[in-house]
Amino acid sequence: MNPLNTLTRCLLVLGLNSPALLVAENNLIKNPALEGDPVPHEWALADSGDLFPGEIAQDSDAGQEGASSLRITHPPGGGCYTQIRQIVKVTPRMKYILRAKVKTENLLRSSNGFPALFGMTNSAGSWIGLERLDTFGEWKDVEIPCEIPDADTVLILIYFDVLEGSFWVEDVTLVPVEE
Ligand SMILES: [Ca+2]
Repeated sequence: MNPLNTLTRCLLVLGLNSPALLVAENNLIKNPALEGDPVPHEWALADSGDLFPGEIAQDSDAGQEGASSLRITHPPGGGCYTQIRQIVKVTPRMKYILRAKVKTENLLRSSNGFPALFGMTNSAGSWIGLERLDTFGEWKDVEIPCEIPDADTVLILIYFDVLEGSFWVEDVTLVPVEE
């Protein structure tokens, strides 16, 4: 259990709950802080096919106070493709919001490749919601509203397909929208 969830539960017991804390309690993502050694626990590194996965690290100096961030680096020379993902059970046809903090730097894109992407696909790999990222070294809060199609599992994807560059991710949440 991560410290935030422990704190949230304590505050709920004390009756100090607020909407923000309830959102954290509803998060469907396991290991949302992407802690690992260095690949985040509960997340999987997908097969890179004929290419190689990039360098994966826990970066404690990336500008997120008190936390290490997941960093993927594709070194100069090309030949890397990196996809880190988590399968999440969801309710078909329900609305969710997917959020993360992200940063990219020094991206050199291939002529036909996608850049850095964060989002959600169905189990067949079709995008349900995504954001293309090119933040020039600044952290950005990404918020992606999604309506789940007729599927009960989705893949949360951290997708990096550039010739070189770095991609940081922290604090991934997927919460249902209460209507
Ligand atoms: Ca982290």
